[in-house]
Amino acid sequence: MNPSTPWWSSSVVYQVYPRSFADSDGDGYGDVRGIIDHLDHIAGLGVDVVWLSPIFASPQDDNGYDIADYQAIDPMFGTLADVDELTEAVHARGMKLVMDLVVNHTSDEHAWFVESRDPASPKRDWYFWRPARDGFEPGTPGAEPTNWGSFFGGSGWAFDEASGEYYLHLFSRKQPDLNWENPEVRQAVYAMMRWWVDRGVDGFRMDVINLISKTHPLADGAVNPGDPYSFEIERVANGPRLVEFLEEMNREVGITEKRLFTVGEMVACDLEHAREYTAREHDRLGMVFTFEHVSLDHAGGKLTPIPLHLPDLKKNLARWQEGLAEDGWNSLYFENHDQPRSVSRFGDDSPEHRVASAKALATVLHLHQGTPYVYQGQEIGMTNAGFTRIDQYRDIEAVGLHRQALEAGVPEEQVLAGLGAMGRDNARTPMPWTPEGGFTTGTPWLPLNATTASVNVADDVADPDGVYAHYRRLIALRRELEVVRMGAFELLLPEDEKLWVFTRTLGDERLLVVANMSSHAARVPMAELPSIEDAELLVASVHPGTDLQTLAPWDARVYRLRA
Ligand code: TEU
Repeated sequence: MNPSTPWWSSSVVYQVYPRSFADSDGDGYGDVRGIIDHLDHIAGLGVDVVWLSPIFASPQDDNGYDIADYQAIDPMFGTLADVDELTEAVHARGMKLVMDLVVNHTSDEHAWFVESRDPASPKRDWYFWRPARDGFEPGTPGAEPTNWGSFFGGSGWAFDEASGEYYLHLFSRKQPDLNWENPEVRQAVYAMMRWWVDRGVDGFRMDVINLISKTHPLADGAVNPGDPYSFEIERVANGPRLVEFLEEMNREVGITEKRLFTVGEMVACDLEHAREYTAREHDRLGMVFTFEHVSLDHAGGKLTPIPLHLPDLKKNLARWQEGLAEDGWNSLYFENHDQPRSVSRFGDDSPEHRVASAKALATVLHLHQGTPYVYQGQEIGMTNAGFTRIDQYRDIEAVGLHRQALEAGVPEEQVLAGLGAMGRDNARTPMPWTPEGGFTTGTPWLPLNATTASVNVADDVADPDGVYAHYRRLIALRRELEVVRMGAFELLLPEDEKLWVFTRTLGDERLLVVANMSSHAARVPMAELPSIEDAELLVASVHPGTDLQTLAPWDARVYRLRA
């Protein structure tokens, strides 16, 4: 493993959620042709890596994160030829293409699982099949092999009448977990990955990859008061063979040797784990997605949001900055297809402050050290969907958690408020290309955001002071200035509840970032900041700016300090 900084340390990634990006054939679902038709929108931002959420053959139980054939494209998205054309078009624009690798589980319609349903099949051990709990009649309540819950609500085990046994599914019952203890499973996955690399793919975003090594034997876990099931994550995450599997995958697929881009999505991944998995002396992963910073505003689950305390967020990111400064590498994200829109969550999505808060959030995130991720729609400051009824939701997690909460006696009003703030469908409303919509000529699978007339690509991109232009500026700055890519990070005023202030230093190059992360003017304690005398103002989210003593709402600035 070469200790030098990896190529992606200067990269910016754009995530496409194909289902909601652009529909080229009027069926109401986005598709690969739609992505090809809008690649210049992505390239225009200055990003150099495009990550595609799954487009593979799938019954779409979890919007494609339930894959029935890893080497076939779901007809709703297009064909393999379309993907080859997309790959070429991405490379022709100097960008790289990263696919979503979903191998903790497959679809229950995948041939592997269909075969494994037969107890005599050599593929039985490709999944976790277990008999009913001792002393229980198979298929009866409580007979599940362990008391584990599914992330989507309900038990993590499904009873199979035909074989009289249960199979494990940490997500939906149509997403059975693969048994990575079986070397045949691992080799089949590596062969599939090599197949995509040979087709020109430049890397993988790995779905819940730290769940592939479970702690054996599979046994009951602790149950939190009020919870119907155990969610003792240590029993399924960061297991004893994870490092071995990551190194074997790296070797077998040639990830380091071919300089492939890799980021592992990891629930229950703390700084120590991240160091272990991304240390450059080892050939494991390039980066991880942690959930720590996106879990600070909800206690005990998504449906119970609590107000974000800005110092918590600032200090969490600062700890990861310092923690991975010497080794490993940070991923930087506020949004993806599982998180609500950051403007509504961490900013202010009112018409008065939406644009400035979107730009302020982008400024503070992109000036941290690490690889930033831009999720489709974030570059124009899209807001939450504003759904108020359960029938508006399409997400299996929303529907599952809603059912489980009502069964537990939680008032529906509270559940809907929680989903309204934290539900995943907030991130999945179709891209509003024009004030009229422009996503499809048909009926969109999910309604476009009610704000489309005022929040859309055409209007924002045309605005030199819009959110898109601001992202272009930040991404260009990362290209231009090594201090943005590699400068040491130092958080200032950590306890300030309105201001987010930090410096980046590389040699005698020093940047100061000062941002008012509130909808009210904020006084800046100048005496506690490095002097900005003769400093050069590189970026500002509010124009014209006031003097720095008092920052306007959501005014975020980057100064290059005089050496
Ligand atoms: O997400 C993993 C995951 O933990 C989230 O789904 C989680 O439940 C929560 O929504 C995040 O706060 C990955 C994919 O990103 C997600 O879309 C899939 O549903 C899931 O795995 C199963 O493949």
